[in-house]
Amino acid sequence: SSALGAGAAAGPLALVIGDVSLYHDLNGLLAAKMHGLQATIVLLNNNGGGIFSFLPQARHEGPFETLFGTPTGLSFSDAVGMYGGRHATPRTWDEFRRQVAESFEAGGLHVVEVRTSRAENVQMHRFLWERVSQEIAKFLEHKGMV
Ligand SMILES: Cc1ncc(C[n+]2csc(CCOP(=O)(O)OP(=O)(O)O)c2C)c(N)n1
Repeated sequence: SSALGAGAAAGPLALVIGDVSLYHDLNGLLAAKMHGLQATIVLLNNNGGGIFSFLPQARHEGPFETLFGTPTGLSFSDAVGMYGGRHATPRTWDEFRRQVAESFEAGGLHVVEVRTSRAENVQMHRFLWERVSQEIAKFLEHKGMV
């Protein structure tokens, strides 16, 4: 809803949002329908709250999924259609770029849904953090700072 307000005042709008957050304020899309607002929403759908996978309790898989992961398995395409929006699910980055570009040309409400994995996301972040730490350590050593 906040993004739609900002977009109405100073669009064009591109909003990147997670599935839990979009679901939380789904009815805010009524404003887009009733006022014919332009909104390109990139939905990162990892079927739950991915941010919580970075917390220590993520090790306790069963209760973690119930209390923090909260996978809903919702299909957003019907919901987007209910508000008069167009829903797209790109399979490649080329498709993604084309669908986003076309959504701006067409105007109105568009949701471009990208499916991701919470488990892969946390692994990828840990891998990158480790690599960045190694590179910084090498740099500091090279400069004689450690
Ligand atoms: C109004 C509100 N309710 C609950 C929270 C707690 N909260 C923080 S992140 C999060 C889950 C976000 O999930 P999602 O939008 O799918 O993004 P992801 O973490 O997967 O990137 C929740 C429920 C919050 N910040 N604000």
